[in-house]
Amino acid sequence: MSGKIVTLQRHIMEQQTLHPEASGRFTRLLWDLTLAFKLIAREVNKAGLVSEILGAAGTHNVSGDTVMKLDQYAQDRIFKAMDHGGHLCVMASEEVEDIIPIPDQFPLGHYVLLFDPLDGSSNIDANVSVGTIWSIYHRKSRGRQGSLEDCLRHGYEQVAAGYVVYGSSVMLVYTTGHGVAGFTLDPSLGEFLLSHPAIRIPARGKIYSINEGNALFWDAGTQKYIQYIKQRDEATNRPYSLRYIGSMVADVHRTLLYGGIFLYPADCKDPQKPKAKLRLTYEAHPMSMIVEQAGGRATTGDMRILNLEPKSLHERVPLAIGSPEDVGMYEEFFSGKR
Ligand code: AHM
Ligand code: MG
Repeated sequence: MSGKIVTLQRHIMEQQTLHPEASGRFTRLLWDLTLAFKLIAREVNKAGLVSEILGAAGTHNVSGDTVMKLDQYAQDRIFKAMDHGGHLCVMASEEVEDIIPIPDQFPLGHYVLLFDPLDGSSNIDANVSVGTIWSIYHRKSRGRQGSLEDCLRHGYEQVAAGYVVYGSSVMLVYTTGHGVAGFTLDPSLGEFLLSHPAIRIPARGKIYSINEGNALFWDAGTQKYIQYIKQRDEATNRPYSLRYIGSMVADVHRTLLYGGIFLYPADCKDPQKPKAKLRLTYEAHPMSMIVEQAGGRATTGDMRILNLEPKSLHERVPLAIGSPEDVGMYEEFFSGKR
């Protein structure tokens, strides 16, 4: 065996030294979050064994999706891990309509946590990978409790962002604005160990990832782009391969490691009212920070995702994310230049 073993805790502490003004609060916040992820990983792993956990809970979340029981478990775990540490002034989650205040009896902190507790959860019953996505901001408001203002932020204001993919192994990928690192959970140790230091996305890939069943409803630029890359890749003169899991975390994770592009464009059935699916605050912003930190790009087609400021918590946005050259080519088709 060679090389040193770096745990996530040690990595977080080393990252802290890159911020001379850091007080250690942010480090403790990330440790608390990590505990919630380990608990969620344990339950997701048992999903096939525990019949009460499988299946829909019979309610709908604010976006109208069916809420799975594990969604509720993940929501609860993250809330309970983060409500009392004194790090946060407010939270918001894809599963909850309004902002989530910190209970009165607990101290308040300077950070804001936004999260999607279990993305892609409609896949759980088929044992397909799911994930948790999170992002952290400094607070902005001045009152005692945090407010909506703290949660509706430009993506470039994120202090940190990350995701956990519960797949064939459990991986945590995060950034604090100094590159991207990936950790794999060693189940026997219960520790995330550094497995992917300094992740860089390839400049160009050979894979595209999109729900092609929606092709009829895409804008003309997206239709033309997908048609183009299915015929030939400019570099190899061969068509791109299609991979689509239907769990954004897993699809973007593969894109980060192998390169290529993941897209969820707007549904333009009614051209006056294009409808996007993915949420800006909980999904697009954190994934875009991570991919940009790894050298990639993320766009709506004509705007950088991280420059967008949501008007509401559950705002949805079209997304194309991945290798810089692939995203660049998509923008040319989207804008009608090609
Ligand atoms: P969710 O947050 O309700 O799970 O929905 C988001 C998921 C993404 O993970 C995935 O990229 C997308 O929905 C898949 O949508 P579709 O089934 O329309 O292809
Ligand atoms: Mg989601």
